[in-house]
Amino acid sequence: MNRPILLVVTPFAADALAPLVEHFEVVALRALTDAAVFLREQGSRVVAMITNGMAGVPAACRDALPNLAVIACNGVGYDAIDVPWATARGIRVTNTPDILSGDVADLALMLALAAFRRLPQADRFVRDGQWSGGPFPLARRFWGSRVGILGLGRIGRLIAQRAAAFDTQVGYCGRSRQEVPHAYFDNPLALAEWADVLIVATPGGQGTRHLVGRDVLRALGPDGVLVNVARGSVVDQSALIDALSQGTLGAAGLDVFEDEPNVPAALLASDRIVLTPHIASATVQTRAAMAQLVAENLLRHARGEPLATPVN
Ligand code: 8YV
Repeated sequence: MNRPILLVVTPFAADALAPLVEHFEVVALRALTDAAVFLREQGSRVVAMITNGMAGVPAACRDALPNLAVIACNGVGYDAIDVPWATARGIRVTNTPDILSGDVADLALMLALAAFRRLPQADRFVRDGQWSGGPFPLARRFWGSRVGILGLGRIGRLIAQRAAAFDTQVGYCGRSRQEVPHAYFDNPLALAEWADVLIVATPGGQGTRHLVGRDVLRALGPDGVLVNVARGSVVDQSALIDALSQGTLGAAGLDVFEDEPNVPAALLASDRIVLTPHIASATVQTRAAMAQLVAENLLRHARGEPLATPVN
């Protein structure tokens, strides 16, 4: 008898798929020569899907997989997955919380430090042979600064720990006050008015879309720094471009963008930004742990066991 199909939508570690082969026939959506034909002819055999928080369930798949029962998101953020839609159809959704938080927090601090101390610019200065013409211009001090964390969830709390170790003052804004020794602000504008650097660590999706807009960027001020390791959608990217080009915001460190992998020319051209290509969780160890957790959830589902990290 044909095994049910596990449809793999986004790139996924082949070795983590090995234990799943006993239960599923694995089909990579990107490897299909004609996805429409596959969905028409084999769609009813698809019971499981691996995707991520940006790709979600591709539009062509939404009504083509009547027996889809589980969606395993290879990431903590699942903003592109329509969870109410899935729940209404009895489709379980899982994600990969916690195991990536340390890496994301590391990158947040790295971007903040790099933006304050102008690390990429200093690196280019040496490489381009400019040092012989005089010293690199002075940068701004990170330690002693006020670090505002937008979203004090699992990742935000680790960012707070790391920031405190750099002798900074930590403040945060979230849905509610928490039992933590940091200053609480009940809205992003108040946090930005207080902070020297605002680190965005909220979930993505409609609920946080453009939470960081013109007013928040203006409040950070000409020496202020914005760091985003969450989702590009949380920051109004055009407002950010304007703020950087007009000098009303000092600098930015960005790992995420509104339309990845497209980064607007105005951001590429700016000398005030440190850019990384959505790599916050991209270490060998963390990506292996994420892939294993995705596989574990799917195995548990196949065996009728409780899911390890359910979303719904
Ligand atoms: C990954 C992420 O880049 O966890 C998330 O929400 O955005 C990142 O860890 C992504 O999920 C890769 O699949």
